[in-house]
Amino acid sequence: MTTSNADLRDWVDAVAALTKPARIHWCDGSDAEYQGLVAEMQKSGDLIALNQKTYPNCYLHRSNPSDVARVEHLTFVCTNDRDAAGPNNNWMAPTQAHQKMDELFAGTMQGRTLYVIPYCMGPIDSPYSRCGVEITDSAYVAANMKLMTRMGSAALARIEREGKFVRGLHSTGDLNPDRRFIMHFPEELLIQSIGSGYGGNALLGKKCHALRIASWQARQEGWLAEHMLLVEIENPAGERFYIGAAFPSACGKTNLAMLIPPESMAGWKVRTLGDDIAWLHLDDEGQLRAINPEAGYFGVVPGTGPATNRNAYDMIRHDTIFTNVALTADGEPWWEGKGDGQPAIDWQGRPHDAKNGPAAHPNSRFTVSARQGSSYSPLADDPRGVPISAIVFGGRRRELAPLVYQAKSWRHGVLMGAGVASETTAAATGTVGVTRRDPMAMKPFCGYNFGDYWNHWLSFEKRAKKLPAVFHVNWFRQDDSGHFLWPGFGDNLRVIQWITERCAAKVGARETPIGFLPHSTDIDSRGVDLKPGALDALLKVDAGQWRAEMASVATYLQEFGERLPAELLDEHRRVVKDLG
Ligand code: OXD
Ligand code: MN
Repeated sequence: MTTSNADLRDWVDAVAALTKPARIHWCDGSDAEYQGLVAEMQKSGDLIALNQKTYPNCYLHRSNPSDVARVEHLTFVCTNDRDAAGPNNNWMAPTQAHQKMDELFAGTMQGRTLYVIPYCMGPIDSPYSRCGVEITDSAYVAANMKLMTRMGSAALARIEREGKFVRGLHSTGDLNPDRRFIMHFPEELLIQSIGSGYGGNALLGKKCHALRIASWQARQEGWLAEHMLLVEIENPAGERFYIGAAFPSACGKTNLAMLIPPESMAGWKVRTLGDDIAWLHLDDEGQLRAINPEAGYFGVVPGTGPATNRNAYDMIRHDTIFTNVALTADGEPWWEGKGDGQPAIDWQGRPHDAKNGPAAHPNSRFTVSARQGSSYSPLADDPRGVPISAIVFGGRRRELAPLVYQAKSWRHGVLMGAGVASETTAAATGTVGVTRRDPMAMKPFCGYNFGDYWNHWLSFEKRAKKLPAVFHVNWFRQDDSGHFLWPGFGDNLRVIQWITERCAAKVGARETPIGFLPHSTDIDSRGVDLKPGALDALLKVDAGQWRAEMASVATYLQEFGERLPAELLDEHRRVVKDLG
């Protein structure tokens, strides 16, 4: 196979000349091709077949123990002007980065297969979708891209029609962290990644394309590429709401996207459109519409159990690639929070010994086609996307942030998003549990200066006819003895219910300096196991703590200097003044 697109042909030739693969394989995206990749990886030991009776077509991949998460300190945005990347990114001059990467890529595919993977982020026939081509020497990446994106012949046909595509070059290299780099050249619509086989660093359609490069493209073209789940909520009256929610990595986006209503909320329905990324465009009527550019999930496995996320638990019973989970004695995958079975072999292939830490890596993952989920919404394939009613920000905050509050305006919502902070998790290399600012949950993913990004968000106020209401939630608030105040999971629908009622102007609210909060009687907590006074504690706004928070937000925003939009500062001043 080859292509009529000369740019693509020339690029593949140039990469092959540099990296010297033994053979080239153009992916067509067929099921037969996927089975071939799986068979090849079983032979090479890159995949281990799991118990095929209880987990049909499921496989385990063990990554190198030094290569288990995104590496933010090795991720760069290489723009000609350093300020374009901003203090929120690591920057390297494009000429220097190209030189470094050319040296690293030289001869790196010797003896290996070079896979050419054409893919489309979003429904093939949507005007909101964008295409890319990933070149990789990893069969694991090719198989994962088949599950995660619309990959193969149909994507190539669109590329041949349109001409434009994002180029992504990846090689696992020698997996030495000293020779590991994830480089983005937004001005060239180019990604280069070497030295890691881990999903977020290697499946270039996901974080690298659909967030870092797409956010840059989106600013130029007038749309938004966001780290958001996308979910449809239907109330008992049959009214439907579409919500985009941005939470930092491993804060429960997959769980919320696949939520199962509690028994006491008969008639409510939740359908999943996406669990990680949303692209938001204004349509001809000035309404914000969203698509999920992905077609599969790369979800965190630990904690996925029948009580926490039954949908995901059932979804990953077949046709799933597991990465870095443990094994039971009879070859089933095992992870902390699974709820049954016992680990025999840990994620590194050693006999399990609790002294070595968790049996499954805390950032172990499942890769699965989204269509396999029982809550899958067919609207995920609708080229028009869905009209967004609400945008929800959230973070993992032990204290301070109430269970839910609503921004007073779009501008206030942008400030709310800019101030998102969360305790770090295992999704990225580094210390876990430290609170850091993660604006719009995009700190690791915005491909340009946050100052310009907030300006771009603010610009929607003038361009849109009707903007979604903006909210902030915090499922993770704790009491003084460190116990979670809110049960979370399915019960989060009670908070979502309030959000939908606010969107439909059906319920009032308590106005505070930080936004509108529910009266505690407006959250339906019948049948919820809450300690006495918990709801009041969850909805408390402590003015002293908030004054300190706003001071810390100001210090953070000042890092962006002249690029910080004046409207954001004005809004900040307003909140501070109201706090007294
Ligand atoms: C992810 C992440 O893998 O955000 O989705 O780290
Ligand atoms: Mn994510």
